[in-house]
Amino acid sequence: MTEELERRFEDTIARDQRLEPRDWVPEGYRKTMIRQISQHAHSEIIGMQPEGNWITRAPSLRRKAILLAKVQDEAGHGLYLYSAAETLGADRTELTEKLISGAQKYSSIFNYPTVTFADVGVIGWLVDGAAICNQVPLCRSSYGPYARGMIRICKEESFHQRQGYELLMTMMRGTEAQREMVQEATNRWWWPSLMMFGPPDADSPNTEQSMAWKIKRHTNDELRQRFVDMSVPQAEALGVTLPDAELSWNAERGHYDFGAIDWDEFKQILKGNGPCNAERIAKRRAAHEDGAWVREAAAAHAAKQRDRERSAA
Ligand code: FAQ
Repeated sequence: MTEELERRFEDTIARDQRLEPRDWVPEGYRKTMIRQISQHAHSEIIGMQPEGNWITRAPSLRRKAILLAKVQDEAGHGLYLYSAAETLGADRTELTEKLISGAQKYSSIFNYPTVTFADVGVIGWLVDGAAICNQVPLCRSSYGPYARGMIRICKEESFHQRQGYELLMTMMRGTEAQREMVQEATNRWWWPSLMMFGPPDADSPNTEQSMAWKIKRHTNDELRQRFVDMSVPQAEALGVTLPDAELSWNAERGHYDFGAIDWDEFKQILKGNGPCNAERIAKRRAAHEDGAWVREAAAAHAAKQRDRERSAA
C-alpha cells in the first residue's frame, strides 16, 4: 500500500502536476513544506514592522495611503500562507507560538532598522525585488495551495516593488539631501538583500531535496545571481551606486561578478543577534497577547452560535 502511494507521489512530481491536500505525501515532504510555508508566513507578518514604523511619519497623505496598503497586503500574505500550512495539518496557534518563542525562523532581512524614509523606497525596490525573484518560481512549486497562493502574492509584490522604485525616482529628482538619503539607504540594504536568498548552495542543507521534490525550482545562488543581474541596470537608471567595488560584467559568464557576502553577519542574525531581532519578537509577542480578548470573544461567539443551532435543531 505504502509503495503504491509513494509511486503515485513520485509520478505526480515527475509529471509536473500539483500535490493537493487530499493526496498522500511522505512525512519528509510534509515537514519541509510546513517549514518553508510557515517561515515564509512569519516573514510576511514580521515584515510589517520595519515599514510600519514609518506610517505615522510618511511625508504626505499619498505616501501614507500607499504605505498603509502595502503593509496591509503583507498581513494578507501571512494569512494566505498560514492557511496553506493548515492544509498540511499544521496548527496556526502552534505556528504563532513557534514564532514568538524563537523556535522558528523568519527572513533575516527584517532584523535591520528603518532609519530614514528612503528605507521605505529601498525596501520596495530591493527587498520586494529579491522577494519577487525568489517567489515567482514558487508559483510552479509542487504543492498546489502554496503555488496558487504565490501567484496572488507575486502580483501584489510587483506593485510593492514599483511603489518603492517610484518613491526613489521621486527622491532622486529632489534635493541633494534626498539623493544622499537614497544612496545611504541603498548602502545599508544591498548586502542584506543578497542574504535573503539563503546560504550558498554548498552550505544549503535543504536545496537538493527541495529541488528533487520540485518545491524549489532554482538554487539559492542561481536566484541571487539573477537578482544581481536585474538590479545593476535598475541602480544605473536610478543614479545610485551599489556598494560593491567588485561588481563588474563578466562577458564570458554572461553575468555580473560580485564581491564576497559576509556570511558571519547572516549567521549572527539567524542566531538572534541582529540589530532588531529582540525588538521584532517582543513587538509581535505583545501584539499577540493584546489580541487575546479578541480570540476569546470570537471563540465565545462561535460556541454560542453552535448552542443556538443545536437547540433549534
Ligand atoms: N533568513 O537549506 P536552506 C518577503 C534558513 S518574504 C532566515 O537554503 P531552504 C516579502 C532556512 O530556513 C521573505 N533564515 O533552506 C516582504 C534553513 O533553516 P532551517 C521570505 C534563512 O528553505 C517584502 C537554513 O537557513 N521569503 O520578503 C534565510 O531550502 C517586504 C538553511 O537554508 C520566503 O520565505 C534567510 N534569508 O531555502 C514582506 C520565500 N535563508 O529551517 C515585507 C520562501 C535560509 O533548516 C516587506 N522560502 N534560511 O533551520 C524559500 O524560498 C526558502 O525557504 C529560502 C531558504 C530560499 C529562503
